[in-house]
Amino acid sequence: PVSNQYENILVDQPKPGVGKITLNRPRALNALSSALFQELNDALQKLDNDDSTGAIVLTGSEKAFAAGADIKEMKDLTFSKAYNTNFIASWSSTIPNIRKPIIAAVNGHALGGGCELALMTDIIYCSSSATFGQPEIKLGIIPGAGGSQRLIAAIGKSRAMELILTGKNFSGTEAAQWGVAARVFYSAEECVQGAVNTAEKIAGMSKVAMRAAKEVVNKSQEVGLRDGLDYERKVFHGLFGSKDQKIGMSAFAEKKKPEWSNE
Ligand code: CO8
Repeated sequence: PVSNQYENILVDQPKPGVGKITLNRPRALNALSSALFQELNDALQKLDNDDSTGAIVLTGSEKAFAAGADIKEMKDLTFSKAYNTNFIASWSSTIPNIRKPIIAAVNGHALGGGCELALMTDIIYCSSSATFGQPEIKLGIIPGAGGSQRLIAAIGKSRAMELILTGKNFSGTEAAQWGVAARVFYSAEECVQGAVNTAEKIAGMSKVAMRAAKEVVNKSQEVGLRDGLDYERKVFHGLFGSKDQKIGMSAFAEKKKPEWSNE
């Protein structure tokens, strides 16, 4: 397990196989600062490399998942500084390379970069009172970490265009209806618990099959259908070279619970 050595996040293991990261900057509603993102990316990479972790839950507080990038940190940023330092590129390049599933449990505000952070994860759970949105236009900017790309894939162009051009929020209930969130819960506590339970279930699968499943699903977001189907079939064929395919299918035939080798 990963130790808790951070100032802006908390890391714990609520159940065997489940790594949980809680964004913890309560005074700024978990606004995403450079320091917070460095810690988040470091913890994610450590959990990704930790053999005792099978899946990761990412959450915030009941009040805020994250109220966006830190506006006070960005206020005086200039174009040349943003361009020369490739501002936020390093924030958003780590998560897509994490190979273990990440489930976001979203309660409270998930605005701007907070909404984009949730969209970078693999599965979103939320409470009905969560507020999602891309309010950047109200600050004179636009979404900068996938809000104009990943949100379209989730809810379609017309709805996304309306949200991005007006900056209006959408609720957790709407997020579930529109397919942004996989499940909606009544309370924040149930939402986090639901995410932990799903992470525990995923952590009980073969890690080889789990990694392959995440990889092929994500490929579908990047390539056309024909290439995606070819890729899926190649990875599917490859799994017949794994020990866990033999273990899983023999266990089924013998009516036993599989004991995965993760090989
Ligand atoms: N940045 C910095 N501080 C913030 C932020 C933020 N995004 N959001 C809230 N805070 C601070 C407030 O300034 C306040 O601090 P203080 O007590 O020192 O005044 C404290 O948190 C509490 O906030 P409020 O008093 O405003 O709380 P309310 O409950 O009244 O309102 C809201 C909550 C509606 C969430 C409100 O705080 C708000 O509108 N926040 C800003 C939301 C926003 O515009 N977010 C988008 C930011 S731009 C962005 O994210 C660009 C994306 C870049 C990519 C990121 C990579 C993943």
